[in-house]
Amino acid sequence: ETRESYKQIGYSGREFFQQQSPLLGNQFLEDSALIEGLKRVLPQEVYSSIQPDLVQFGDRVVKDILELGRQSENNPPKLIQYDAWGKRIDKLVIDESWNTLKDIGATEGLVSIGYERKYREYSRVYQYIKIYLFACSSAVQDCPLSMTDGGARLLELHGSKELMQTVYPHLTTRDPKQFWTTGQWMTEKAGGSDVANSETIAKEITGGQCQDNGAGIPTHFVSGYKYFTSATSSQGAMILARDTDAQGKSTNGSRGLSVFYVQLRDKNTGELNNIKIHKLKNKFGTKAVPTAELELINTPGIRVGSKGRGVPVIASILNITRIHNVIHSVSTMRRCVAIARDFAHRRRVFTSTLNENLLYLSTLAEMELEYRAGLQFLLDVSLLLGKSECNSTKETDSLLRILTPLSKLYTAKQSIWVASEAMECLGGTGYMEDSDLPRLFRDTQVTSIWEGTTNVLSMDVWRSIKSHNSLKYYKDSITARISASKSSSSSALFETSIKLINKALDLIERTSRQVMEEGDLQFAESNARRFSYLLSTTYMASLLLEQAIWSKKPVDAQICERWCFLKLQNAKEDSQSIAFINADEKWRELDKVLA
Ligand code: UCC
Ligand code: FAD
Repeated sequence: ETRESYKQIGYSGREFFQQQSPLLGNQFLEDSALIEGLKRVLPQEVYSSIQPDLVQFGDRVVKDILELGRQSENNPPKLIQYDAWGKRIDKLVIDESWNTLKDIGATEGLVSIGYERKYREYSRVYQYIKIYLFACSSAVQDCPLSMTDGGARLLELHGSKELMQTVYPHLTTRDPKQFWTTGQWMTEKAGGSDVANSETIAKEITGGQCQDNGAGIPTHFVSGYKYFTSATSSQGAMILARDTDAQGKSTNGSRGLSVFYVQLRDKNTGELNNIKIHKLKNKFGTKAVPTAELELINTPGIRVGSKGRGVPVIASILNITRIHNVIHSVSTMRRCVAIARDFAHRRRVFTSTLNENLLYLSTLAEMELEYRAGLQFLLDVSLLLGKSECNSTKETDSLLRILTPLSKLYTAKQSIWVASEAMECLGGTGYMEDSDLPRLFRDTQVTSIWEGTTNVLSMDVWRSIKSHNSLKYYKDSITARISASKSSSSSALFETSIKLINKALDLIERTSRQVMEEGDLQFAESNARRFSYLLSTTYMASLLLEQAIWSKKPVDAQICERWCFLKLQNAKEDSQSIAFINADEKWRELDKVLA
């Protein structure tokens, strides 16, 4: 009938234009920068051994895992606080897809690979690249997995023999029926960055008041209000609380805090162990992750690590979860670029498809550049973590100490920019919920807030320089890469990059001297963020240089040079690096390669 009426007015509905949607292929096989990067950092036998698993997983993350992730997003957690009879029950209703994603996390070894250590110091690279493939399809299931990874590391470093027997095996198993996740509860209303304000208290248990609750005999009753608790569906949590003596006295500040392991639910009834979930947070993103405000009321806990050493003990989680933050940020950049690049081949504007348009290609190339530099940072930090765990030296530990906050703070900001640009790359459709771009954007926006904000981490960089002399190792590693480039057969290709890296190193030297030798703390604080950006971009330049030396491909040398132009050319005390790139022929060729 409609057709008939169309005919009468001489119009055929069949001529409507249908835009092809962008498609995602195997997320490992399509990622040439990743494959090349892995080949550089891994011994050949390790790469060959893990490659088939990465190929199968790269396929899964755009099939069943992506579907499960979408289902979780569309069915966010709910909290039922009271039953029909007015009894407080605080029941979390979690979609089955979210639990299935957790099971997949176990069977795919997303935590266990790091602890089986089958590939020794290279195990972390393998584990983290699997999570990198998983992150953007998983409805941020990588959040509870990251805290579980951190929890396992904390137990390895500080856990009692008993906790190593009761809890650790659950965190590091591949058996989904045995697998537990753990949260990390630090933030209170009075302080997230500054945990010294924590009001949660811990009272020692005396005289056998408490039974073994599955993790061992509790040592303390913990009471307080935690303002942000992600992954409230987890089995356990590592909590910061203030020790009190029999008279209720405690030590102020962060030196009065200790870490306690808490089992959330009763092992027999499944009911919460003296915990009230007051509300689920109404969040901008990470919608599938149950993040709550909750209250502990004499909740049985077990102290982990020494009394009053809560911050350094829980830092062993932070230093893992911050790297997971890098994974999520880099994964977001890669996924956004993959979608935008595929779309470029399918969308016509004016006279050509977008992949033939120089301006579009240039936009895409700069996004790709951010991604590639971020990827190198991720590979480097993962490898260093593995080395530090398997064969700790002053050099690896100090370098890792400074690179962890640097890589977290910088890649978080990069990913927010890339996700925003990717939305624009898809035009109006990119702004639509079902294009996936808004979800990717929202989920990555939090990466610069949780696990330490950009400012707080910038101050942590100064802390690491002071406590670990980490700037020395930072500079040594960059100068080693510069030396290697000089003996490379294609050294001429790196001249401009090296000039710019050396200029940046000069500025880093002058800035640190003003702080460390002249004690200018005001200067340190007000410039902390700029200084951290400069340290990050300079380090990433040296990693791109290393990749280019290894690959011997002129295009990799150009990528490095373009990064240096963009990020280091204007390195001076009073401004951020805003470089104007002359879009000459060289860059145009590079645009095409990168896009
Ligand atoms: O946000 C959270 C979870 C989100 C969900 C999971 C996301 C997963 C990632 C993404 C995957 C999708 S959990 C909450 C996160 N909260 C934070 O990150 C807190 C941010 N604030 C800070 O980092 C502050 O700098 C504090 C809390 C560390 C400052 O504490 P203090 O006590 O005031 O600092 P001090 O006095 O400088 O440090 C106390 C001790 C020192 O050691 P000692 O006593 O031996 O001199 C420090 O060297 O702690 C040591 N320390 C560290 N050690 C401090 N930070 C570190 C560190 N990062 N590593 C090693
Ligand atoms: P504040 O510390 O009050 O910071 C406010 C502002 O002040 C920020 O811009 C900050 O950069 C700035 N600032 C603070 N200190 C300094 C300084 N010294 N110099 C310069 N600027 C400074 N926490 C948990 O413990 N467990 C969780 O599971 C958890 N999950 C979360 C999930 C989500 C989705 C979100 C958004 C947060 C979660 N958090 C969790 C809390 C998170 O870690 C904190 O929000 C974060 O650490 C910042 O703390 P705050 O909110 O108290 O902000």
